[in-house]
Amino acid sequence: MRFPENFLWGGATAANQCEGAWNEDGKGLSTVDVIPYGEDRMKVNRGQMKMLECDEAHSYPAHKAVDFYHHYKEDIALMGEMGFKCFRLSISWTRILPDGDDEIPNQKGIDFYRSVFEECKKYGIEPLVTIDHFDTPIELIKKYGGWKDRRMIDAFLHYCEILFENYKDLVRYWITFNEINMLLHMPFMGAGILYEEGEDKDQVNYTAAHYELVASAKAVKMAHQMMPQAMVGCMLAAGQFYPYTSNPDDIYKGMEADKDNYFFIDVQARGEYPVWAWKRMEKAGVSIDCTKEDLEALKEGVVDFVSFSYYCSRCTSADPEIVKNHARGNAVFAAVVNPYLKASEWGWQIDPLGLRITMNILYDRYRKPLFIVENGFGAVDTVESDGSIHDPYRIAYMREHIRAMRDAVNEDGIPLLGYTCWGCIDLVSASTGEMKKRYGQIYVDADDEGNGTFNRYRKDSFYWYKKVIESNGEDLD
Ligand code: BGP
Repeated sequence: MRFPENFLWGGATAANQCEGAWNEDGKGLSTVDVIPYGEDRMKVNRGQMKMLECDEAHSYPAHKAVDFYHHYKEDIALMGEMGFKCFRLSISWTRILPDGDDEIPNQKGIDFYRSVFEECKKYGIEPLVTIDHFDTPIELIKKYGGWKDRRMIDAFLHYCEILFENYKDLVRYWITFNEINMLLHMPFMGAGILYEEGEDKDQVNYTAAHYELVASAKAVKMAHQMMPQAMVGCMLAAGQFYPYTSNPDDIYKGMEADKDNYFFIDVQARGEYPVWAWKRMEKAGVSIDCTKEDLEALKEGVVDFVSFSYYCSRCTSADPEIVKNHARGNAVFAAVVNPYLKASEWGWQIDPLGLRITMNILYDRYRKPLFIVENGFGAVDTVESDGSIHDPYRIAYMREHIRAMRDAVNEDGIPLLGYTCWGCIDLVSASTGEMKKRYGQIYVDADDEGNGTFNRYRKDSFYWYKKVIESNGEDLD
């Protein structure tokens, strides 16, 4: 009951949720820098409230985050101590290109990530780099309206070329877009989309999705040309939709809800739109700007692996009464509460077997190696007077999920490249902007208002996860 010898155990972060230093060393402004903390956050995330700069009335958690920018050596040393084989992080587009499409990159940004990757190598940690993790440059929104515009493809490829050129000797594993299906749920955070008065949302969303898919495919091809060893993946916010009952109407509803998400990965992993996708667009009265060259590009840019985040399964019903009375789920994915499952304080339902189910479905669907690049438990932690942090709830969550993934590997024969738990170091929550929703094995002393010493502490889960990695997943006690 072990994992393959070269299994990539580790943890995951995103630039905007951990780096801070939002305007230091030449960094430009990005979507995530202007998404505020508090009740307006979701309105901005969803593209319903326009915010293209910061104002006095709001606070912005990403500005300081957990200050990884100035602590990365200490943080990577702690990851090394846990025995990490892999560290997933994202590059901030505007740290490299402050306006998103500058001809010459910002040298300080280039140097920063080089130093981060070199630090990883010291501990034998393989970096896994997300090129775009909820991170559209504000200047490109002002210029093009974000991913609504085809010119974003070239801007993205220019950015990719700079990354590949500068880091090809240090980075082998890449992901093009984080949770690409998030575009439908949080369009501003996912793709820099703001809806204009009277604009058809479906038209905008599918158009932006198409441009991202073409950009992703072209980046995969470029990566393979520039770095023959490279492995490039797509990334899905996963979690199967269960039907609320065995009523075929519920089953059908669940299947359709899943398609919203598979829409993207079907293209990235198979190289073409499924027939139902064209029908869907037609039904929605949408016509996308898709050229013959785009279709070629999609074919030539099929990913090497399918990565995904998994926090919970989802549940849905065709009965409007059920939906009305039981809708809750997490803030991002509206879902019906599954009566068989418990939930975290944030309403994310805990379902380890759902991970095994999701892995089976994804592997059957794509026949590509999988990579679990996010999974974890957001909770409030308490620091004891001696500095210790007891987080048995997080250990229990991880233990059960790792067990389920071990079963999927050993009993179902699913090829899995690795597991990077989300927020191995505490960081700012993407959906709520809170610090108190913590995922880490490493605690950071910072609160929701950005106050604190920013000192790092080891939680109980730190020692537990270290043992798991040491035993290559055998010892989960
Ligand atoms: C995913 C994102 C991450 C991360 C995680 C946890 O959707 O890729 O950026 O934040 O979810 O979500 P949250 O931070 O909202 O708890």
